[in-house]
Amino acid sequence: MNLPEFSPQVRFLFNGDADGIISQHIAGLSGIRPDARITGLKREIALLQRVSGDDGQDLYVFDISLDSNRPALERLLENPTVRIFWYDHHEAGAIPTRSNLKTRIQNTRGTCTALLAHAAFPGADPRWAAMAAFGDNLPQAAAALLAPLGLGAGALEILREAGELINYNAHGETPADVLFHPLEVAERMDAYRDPMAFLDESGLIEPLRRQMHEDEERLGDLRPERAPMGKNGGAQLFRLPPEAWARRLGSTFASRMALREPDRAVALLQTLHDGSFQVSIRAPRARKDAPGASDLAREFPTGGGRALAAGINRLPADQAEAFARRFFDVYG
Ligand SMILES: [Mn+2]
Repeated sequence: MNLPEFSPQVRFLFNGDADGIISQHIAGLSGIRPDARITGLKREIALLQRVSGDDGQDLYVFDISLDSNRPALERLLENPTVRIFWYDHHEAGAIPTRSNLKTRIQNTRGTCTALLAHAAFPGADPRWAAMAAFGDNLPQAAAALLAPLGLGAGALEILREAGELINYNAHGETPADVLFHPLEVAERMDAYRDPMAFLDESGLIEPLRRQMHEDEERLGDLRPERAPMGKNGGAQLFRLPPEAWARRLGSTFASRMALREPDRAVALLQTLHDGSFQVSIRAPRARKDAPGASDLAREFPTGGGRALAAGINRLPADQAEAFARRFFDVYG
């Protein structure tokens, strides 16, 4: 019997932050065209469960944790006509060995998914991946990638700000919190090979800059709720009010604090609508022997991430104290 020949349906699945969006864009620039894109806000990472098990699909997955998608992944891999290509830098756990799964997963400290994509899909302007690295709070990686271009400080700052803004745009509890749905950001980016033309013409940057500035004014000079001196002086814990501006800005604030005080760990708790907490964790970057942020996050259900930056998506209110104690034990 001859099976009909058909070309596979191509789907891009990716995190809604700058790293995820730009990674799939880099793949697109290499000539792979998606029939559909599946993404969401920063913490919406269970994306594989949104894919049917239909025959003849190529799934390209960027910047979401394999571990957080394991049951859906195993279901999809049962179908040999579904091929899955996975690019990521989050802690993955055991990677299934199946002939229809190809992975490029590397969770070393200084890398991000767009850098892996840039190496795997040649032809993209390196300023794309640099923007993503800035968004993931990896300025050294971005600078290293850009060094051969000999860009001035002004051009670097444009890319840094854009990465931070696109990353910031992904943060909220619901789409009502954010200015642009990440899918819309990806779709607007699709037309551009030149990152500078995208920044000038997409209509995304100026509104995001204005909104972030307003959010920063509301944040003011946020002081830590707990920042012990002495024995536990290596860590500080912040809490933000349950408001949309705080849900947008919290992660960016934690990342900036981690760069500003590289010897101290940061934890930031935000109250969600159901009373539980969303937690952002940043490891002390200058303390190379400090445990990874994802190791601490993974002690709690719904926790995960990478060595420098991790989070707990839903920490029950009655576990907040237990978390704080572990946080200061590990990093204080
Ligand atoms: Mn990333």
